[in-house]
Amino acid sequence: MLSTFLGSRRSQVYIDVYTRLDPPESYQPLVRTDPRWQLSEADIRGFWERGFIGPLKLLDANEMREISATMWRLWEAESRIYPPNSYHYAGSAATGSDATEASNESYARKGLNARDKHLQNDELLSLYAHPAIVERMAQLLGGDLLLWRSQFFPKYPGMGGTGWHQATAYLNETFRTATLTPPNLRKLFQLTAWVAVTDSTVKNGCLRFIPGTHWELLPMRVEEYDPIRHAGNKHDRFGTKIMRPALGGLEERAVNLEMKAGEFVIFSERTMHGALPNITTDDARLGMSARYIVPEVKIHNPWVLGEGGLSIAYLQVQRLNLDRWKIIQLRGDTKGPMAGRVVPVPAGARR
Ligand SMILES: O=C(O)CCC(=O)C(=O)O
Repeated sequence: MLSTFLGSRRSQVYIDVYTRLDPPESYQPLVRTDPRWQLSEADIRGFWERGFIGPLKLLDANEMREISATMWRLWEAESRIYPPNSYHYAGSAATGSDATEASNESYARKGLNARDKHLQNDELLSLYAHPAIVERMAQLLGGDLLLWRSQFFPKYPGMGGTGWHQATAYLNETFRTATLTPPNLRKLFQLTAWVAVTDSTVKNGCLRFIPGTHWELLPMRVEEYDPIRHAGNKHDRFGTKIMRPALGGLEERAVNLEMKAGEFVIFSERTMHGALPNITTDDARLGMSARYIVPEVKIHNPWVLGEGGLSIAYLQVQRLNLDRWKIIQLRGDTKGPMAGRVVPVPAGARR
């Protein structure tokens, strides 16, 4: 049962299910594939040592630049999967000095708007379903693969960084029960691909990783976000919370991962990761993530998928209706607990 957490050490808490990761039985790729996408044993060993692999190439920079305007528009467009009438915002309405773009309400609206747009746009889905990503994922996770979530991560000039964090089963989403229930938490069951729509640099907010931190989850210091007290801290905010992991000296090992438009990185969300602030005045960065999973994982529970809807604690969102949410079958077999929600990649989204 994954419903207990916040095993506290004074002010430090686990914001996700505490677990350690077992090393793999071998560093051989789990499937053989087209030579264009084939990883070597050394690549796979490197992934397991660091917790990420990349940058790898998805598209030529010019090809990505041609579709980047579509991606920016898609991020800004209202979600057809989670429109405003599909949930209840449970925070207080933003007023006075809080009635800004930084308000919790606007944060919640943008958070939902960033999610799962691959279910309303085939061009976006075709990037996530591209063999350059899927065939690499299959060698690390196995031949049967599902896509269950995606998210846009824009960083406009002047925006703060993304604070250091780790995840396993997304317990922090509801703060009650984990979103993901794998048969064995100690085995790798999910990976993320983060795709650079624009170049991402140390100036405009590239991703950062602390290599080798994927083996164990660290506790975090958690405080309620206060627009006055935390005005100077644009880094560590996750919705209504300010969260900082207990890093000790680990930050010294951090690496900045610059990427060209069209490149991507595959990483385990268990790896401590975040992003630098955008300190430019005119260079907006856009990244987008997709979460790939093995079909044995249960996602949500029947109450959440039915009348209960999804409550997202850190966004103060309640009863988000998931009727339009689908899981995309990218590779292999659909067998597994979520088979009823799984749909194939539509013809228009195949490359
Ligand atoms: O792009 C970012 O700023 C953060 C991305 C991230 O945390 C993720 O994809 O899990």
